[in-house]
Amino acid sequence: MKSVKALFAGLALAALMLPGAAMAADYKAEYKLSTVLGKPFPWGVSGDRWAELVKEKTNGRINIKMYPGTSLVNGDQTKEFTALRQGVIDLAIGSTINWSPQVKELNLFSMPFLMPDEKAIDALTQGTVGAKLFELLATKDVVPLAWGENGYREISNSKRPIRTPDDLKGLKIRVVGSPLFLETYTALGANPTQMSWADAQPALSTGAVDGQENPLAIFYAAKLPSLGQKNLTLWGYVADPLIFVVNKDVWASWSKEDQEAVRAAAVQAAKEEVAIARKGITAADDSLLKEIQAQGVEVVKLSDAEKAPFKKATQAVYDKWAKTIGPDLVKEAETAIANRK
Ligand code: X2X
Repeated sequence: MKSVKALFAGLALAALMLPGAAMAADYKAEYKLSTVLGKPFPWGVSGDRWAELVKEKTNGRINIKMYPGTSLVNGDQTKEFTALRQGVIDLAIGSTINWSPQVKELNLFSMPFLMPDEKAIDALTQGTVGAKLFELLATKDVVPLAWGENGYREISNSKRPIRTPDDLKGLKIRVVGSPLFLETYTALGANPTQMSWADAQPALSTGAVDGQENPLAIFYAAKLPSLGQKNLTLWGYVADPLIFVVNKDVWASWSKEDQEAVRAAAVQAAKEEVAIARKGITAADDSLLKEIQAQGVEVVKLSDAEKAPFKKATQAVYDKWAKTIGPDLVKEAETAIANRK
């Protein structure tokens, strides 16, 4: 009996001395993942998926819990990046828009009419521009792992169909993020007001604001037509990628093997997320658009010729922000888009 006890004690001691086991002892019981949206939004689906894949790939050593509604920063999504740097948040899947107040280069994706189609988004995120932005983020206390996508931000409002910049005149439009959005909408003659997503929904339902811009998956899942948003214009002016990141100290606390597991899980979850975010809004598959129309929404799709006056009206904002973001980076992005396959 005594010898069996001694044997177990010896085994326990040996286990403690294994490098993997010693590290696991430092792991937190729960890692906090921040997102703006939970399920059923593609964004939230990908958060759960990342957590699930990490659990699987690390044999349960890393346990991630998603906190949607940017609840770790009381819903103030433009503070998410700062909280991530400070370690209040361990991991995040964040929109470039929400982090652009702290990382000015991320405003690149919010430059009006820079990315004409999904291939243009891919040319940036999957090319040298994306790699440079990841290098930059890596200098800001986070480890960037993968690019996901929120999507093209189409404009809706409760007042009238938008076909020309004139139709935007005087409309109160909710925006989020950096001053770039305020300047874009001001240039278009609208009356932009900045607020979080949490505040946007009551503001839309009471009519405190007339309109908003968001990807169709959000427009649909957040039931914006039931909040009076019956006019929707597909103008493809801006699309925001999502970035999967881990706080750098948290990352450093994990074994090499677990770091690679978290990275592989992020890459896979992000890839699946982009596919979900792009579903149902193309010519080949317009099922989501059909469902939106079935809710009594009048959908206007602008041709390239119809987009031209919007582009012209916002050109000065584009040029000004190119300087702020960095002329070289913007040039590189424009070239990558011109050469997209
Ligand atoms: O607040 C928004 O509009 C949203 C949900 O799309 C972002 O977080 C950028």
